[in-house]
Amino acid sequence: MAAKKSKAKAVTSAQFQELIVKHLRSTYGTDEKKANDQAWWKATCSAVNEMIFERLTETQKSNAVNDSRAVHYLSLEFLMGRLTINNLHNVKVFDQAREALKALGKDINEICDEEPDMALGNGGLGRLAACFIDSLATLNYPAVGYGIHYEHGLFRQDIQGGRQIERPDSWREYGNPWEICRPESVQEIPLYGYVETVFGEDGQLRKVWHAGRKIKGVPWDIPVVGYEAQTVNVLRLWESKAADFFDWDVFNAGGYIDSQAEKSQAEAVSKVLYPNDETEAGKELRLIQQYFFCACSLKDIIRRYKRNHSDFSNFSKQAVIQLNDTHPTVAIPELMRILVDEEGLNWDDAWKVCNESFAYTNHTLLPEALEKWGVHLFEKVLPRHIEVIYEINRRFLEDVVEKKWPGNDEMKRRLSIIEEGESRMVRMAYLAVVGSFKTNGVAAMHSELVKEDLFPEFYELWPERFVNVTNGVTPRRWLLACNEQLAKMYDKTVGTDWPLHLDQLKGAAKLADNTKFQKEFMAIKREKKVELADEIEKLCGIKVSPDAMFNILIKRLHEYKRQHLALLHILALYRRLLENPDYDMGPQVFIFGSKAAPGYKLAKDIIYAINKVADKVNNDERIKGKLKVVFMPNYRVTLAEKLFPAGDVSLQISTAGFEASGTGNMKFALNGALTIGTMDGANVEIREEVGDENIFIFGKNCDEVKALKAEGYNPWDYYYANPELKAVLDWLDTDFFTPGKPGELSSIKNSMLDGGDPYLCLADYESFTNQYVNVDAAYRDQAKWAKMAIINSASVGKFNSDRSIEDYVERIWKLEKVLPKQ
Ligand code: HBZ
Repeated sequence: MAAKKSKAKAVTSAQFQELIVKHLRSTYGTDEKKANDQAWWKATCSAVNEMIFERLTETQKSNAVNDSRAVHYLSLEFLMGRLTINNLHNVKVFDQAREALKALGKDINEICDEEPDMALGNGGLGRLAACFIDSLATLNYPAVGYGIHYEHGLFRQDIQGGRQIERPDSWREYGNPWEICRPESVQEIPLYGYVETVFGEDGQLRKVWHAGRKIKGVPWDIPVVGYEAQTVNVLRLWESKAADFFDWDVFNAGGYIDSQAEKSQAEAVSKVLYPNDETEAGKELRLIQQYFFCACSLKDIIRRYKRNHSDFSNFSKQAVIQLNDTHPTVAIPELMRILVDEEGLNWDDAWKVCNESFAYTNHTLLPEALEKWGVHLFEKVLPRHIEVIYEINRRFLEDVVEKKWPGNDEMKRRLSIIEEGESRMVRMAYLAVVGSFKTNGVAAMHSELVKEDLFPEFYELWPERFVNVTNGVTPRRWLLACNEQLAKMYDKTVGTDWPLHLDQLKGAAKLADNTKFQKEFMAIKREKKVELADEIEKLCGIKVSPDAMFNILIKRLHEYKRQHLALLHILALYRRLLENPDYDMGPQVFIFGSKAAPGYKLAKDIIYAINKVADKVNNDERIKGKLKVVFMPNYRVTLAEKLFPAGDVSLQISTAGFEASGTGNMKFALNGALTIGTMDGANVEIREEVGDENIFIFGKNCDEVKALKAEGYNPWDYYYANPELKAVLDWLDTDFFTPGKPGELSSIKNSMLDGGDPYLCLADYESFTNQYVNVDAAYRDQAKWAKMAIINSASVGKFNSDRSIEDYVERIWKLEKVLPKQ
């Protein structure tokens, strides 16, 4: 099947070999004898780029000729990971490349290991953006991803003495073969300064923003290769630079130092990705990052629109702009400013254009994650935008809220985009809802909570604006590329079209009872576990048996995700084994991978606790290796690609009502892991797909969580009611895990007792640990387990990001497919 369907020119492995050698010599100035692995990797990329760039040009030509409507996906984060293997698969030359390299005496995996991760995101939100642009290209939809070309992506995590240490990530240090600089599309972005009111030529009052500073936005394009390479779209990332004129004036006046300071300030804007997920720091630089990339992207969109249009009456027919969370919401007042101040539209016409162009995706219900910016900060950095926001708010309160709830000042206070108080704040989520024609949540349950709990009054005003689009993941990266063995087995079982039609895996569910199929399926799982066990030994020096049950919890560290609940369960198992060496349980390994936001003290303490518990458990001969605990450092996309295929049990244990969707849950199920999870986010829909008998649900559901909180939750009740729970919590106060240093793990216990246990770990503990007994029993019946694992893998076709994109197209974007010329 390999090269047959690709729309890139089919090549043989001999031809691919020639291309690699050509690029080694003429692009990288070396040869087969001298080249190091870096050069081999880059030459391989350049070889496949010959095919990719041709398709990129064809795609752009077709879109220009057709003047196609396109989606513009604005996201502060794109967590791309590595691109080489994925691109080789999508162009359908992976096998040729492997053979070519082999013939040249090189191993493709070793060569591709040279590629640094493009870690321009924190977690789920950024990875979702990466899956979505993959699906958009695969489905031949005109789309551009817009983001920031960070010099440093998410920090590298080292573990020293059990603690997280952050180190800078320098993904471009030695150049990046995928990106193309486009100096012809540089933009200039104003900041700071003041607003002047002047009379225009027509006698009308006009606003003029006199910027205090200007910076330059330099676009870097990364090709986004659709599966089978028909369409190659672009991810356009903006790098900040000092605007040229500034430097030279100061420089010529002898101000070399000043000009250098100016330069570093400008370059600081795209220097580093903020490492916080789910909390907002409210920092000036962060607001500037948001404005910088929105302003560059809008200028780019408008420039392209103006090639074929002389006024803005068709703008919203041509362009839809998706806001990935509230981070790009400043694009709304920016477009208003451009239309009113620069293009001379009246407010009502401009507002119509805006309102019909923007749509907003919400990813969180956590109050601390809802962005608010101080009015003072806005006044300083974006003085014209705060005026525009006031005007949007005034009209919204007077025309919409007053009409619906006449004379109700309390309602106006509640819905105002400006939060009154000691320091006045701009509520970005309200601005996003008011300025968009659709607002969506990311899983069925989350979208209900968005309507009921987050924006109930807005939902009353505009029920038709609220929709759901359940998340999905790309099966190309998360099955085809990361689990070649399982992919090949599915090729044999259901045919080779499943990467485009993941529902077709359903055909394999029929074989879930077939012993031969079960054996083959479990043999692949074991192979992936052996590979992971090797990696664990290499990275952590811990030996784990591939015959043990692999329980994996990988995601950002947050109290609501409850890594510490898993830790309580591990402590309980350890204690049971110590009390009774014959305690009936199969061998188990608990594997964690997680980064904590650098300023999130308790999250870092939890990482430390996992490592300290691991030290003790892994070296305690009394428990005879029945329990192992592993914390894998520097969790990132590339490590995830090794972890998802090797999981037996996927832990999705957030407090119900807090995880908007989750996407790791989908990747695990697709690769044949069984979920132990709460009724939260997309777990609810995964359960619907795989059936209640093939998933392990525990804990309080969302309504029960709310009820318990409402009646006054007291974690101490659970502490005193369950002796095992009390014992493991008290254990954390001793120096058992931190010899000579009692109290080092106490913050975790305190958070769950004195701290009020905001995420109900203690309330869910018993249900969790009891359900785990069932998981263990099920695993020990390997035939039963194999059947359940197969059903999981074969039943999650829904959670394919192609389906998510088709939902966005149908419910929000209304795009047409454009097939570029062959
Ligand atoms: O978005 C996640 C949700 O927690 C998860 O449930 C969902 O599946 C996923 C995709 O929809 N949210 C994030 O990953 N959020 C962030 O990474 C984030 C980053 C910067 C912020 C706030 C949140 O300032």
